[in-house]
Order: sequence, then C-alpha cells, then structure tokens
Amino acid sequence: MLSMLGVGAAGLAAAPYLQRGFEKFLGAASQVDPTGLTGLLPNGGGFRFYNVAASVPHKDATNYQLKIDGLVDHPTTYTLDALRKLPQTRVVRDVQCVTGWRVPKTPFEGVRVSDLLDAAGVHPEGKALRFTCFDGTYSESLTLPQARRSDVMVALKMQDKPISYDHGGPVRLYVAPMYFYKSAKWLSGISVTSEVKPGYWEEYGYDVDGWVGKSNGRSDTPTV
Ligand SMILES: Nc1nc2c(c(=O)[nH]1)N[C@H]1C(S)=C(S)[C@@H](COP(=O)(O)O)O[C@H]1N2
Ligand SMILES: [Mo]
Repeated sequence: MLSMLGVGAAGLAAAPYLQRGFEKFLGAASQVDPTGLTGLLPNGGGFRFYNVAASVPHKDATNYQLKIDGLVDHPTTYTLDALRKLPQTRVVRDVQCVTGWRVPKTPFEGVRVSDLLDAAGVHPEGKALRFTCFDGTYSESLTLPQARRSDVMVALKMQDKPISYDHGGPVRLYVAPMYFYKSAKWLSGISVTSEVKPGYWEEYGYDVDGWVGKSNGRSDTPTV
C-alpha cells in the first residue's frame, strides 16, 4: 500500500500528469479511504483515466506494433493496418472499474484474441496469456479459455471512434466480462505461457479472475 501511495505522490509532482497521477492516487487509496473523494473528481464522460506509468510514448499507424509470441508455432508482429484488415467484432457492455465507477453501454470494436491465437497456432502446453504494454510497466493475464471468449478482443475502437491516447490507443485489450483493470491499455505484446502470471494490479491483491460481480468483494451485476 505504501508503495502505491508513493507512486501517486510522484504523479502529483509531475505537472503534465497531475490529473492522471491524482486519479491513480485516489483510485488506489479508495480501497481503504472512506472519504468518497473519488466521486467528486472531474472525469471524461464518466471515465477515469488510469495510468500507472510516469509517461507513455505516443504510437500511431506509422510505428505501432503488436507482437504475438511465446508458446506458438508462428510468432507474428501486427501493424495497426494489419489489425484493421482482420474481421472486427463489436460488443456493447457496461464498463466497470473495481473502485466503483461505471459507464453504461460502451461500444468496443476490434479483433478477437481467439482469431490471433488461431493464426499463431498455440502449442499444447500453452495454458495462459500474458499481455504487456508499451508504457513499460502495466501487464495483465488471462487463461486460454477466458481469452478465447467471443467478447475478449484487441480493441481498435471505443465508443465507435479510434481509441484515444488516454484510453490506451491506438490498441488496448478489452475483456468485456471482467473489471476494467483487465483491459490493458497501450497493448504491445501477447505471449502464450504455460501458466498464469498475475498482472500489475493483481500483484497488489486484485483477483486474477476479475469477473464482474464475482470478485473483489463487489456484488453488482452487469446490466447487459
Ligand atoms: N497500461 C495500462 N492499462 C490499464 C491501466 C493502467 O494504469 N495502465 N489501468 C487499468 C484500470 S485499473 C482501469 S479501471 C482501466 C481504465 O481505463 P481508462 O483509463 O480508459 O478509463 O484501464 C486499465 N488498464
Ligand atoms: Mo480500475
């Protein structure tokens, strides 16, 4: 806990990251802080912007790459254009952060993770995925069956627009049935592994299986 507060305080000191640092600070603190201050903060369309890194490079169609590797037959690197050319799936669900905020009926669109896995050819000993981000810090995980759901995707659009930088553009993970911390922003890598390696927040105690309503002590269920 103290180390998380330290990260938040560092964020407050860096002017360009004031907003995100502050959100991050209270997002972490709200787990134990009964003041309810998080509800008073300004936010964009109901969303809070989260970022655990000090700074994140900007990427676009000229330099974005998604690397698929690990226990696969065909390690592959996709450009943004290559991802755009693959079949796209659109899913509309409520976004829910585990700290309590929620944005109803938010469309996400992109390429199913299962399609990328099929193209890569997963080895029999491949049991899980590790997701990494070009912020250099954040990570996430899913089991193979979770990742192969039809509502789990490498998202290129959010709210029917290209994903903005703050929301993790140009490409973020989107795991519709789980709390939003599973939806890693600024996605840069998907590695097939033999077992689940807990992600960034999971090292601080969040459930590795982040099903909405079934974990982290919350009981609300999605409306869609
Ligand atoms: N790379 C990265 N991805 C991340 C995070 C982060 O700090 N860094 N925060 C997670 C958390 S806790 C939430 S609630 C959502 C927030 O997404 P948003 O900033 O688009 O609202 O992103 C998730 N993915
Ligand atoms: Mo979150």
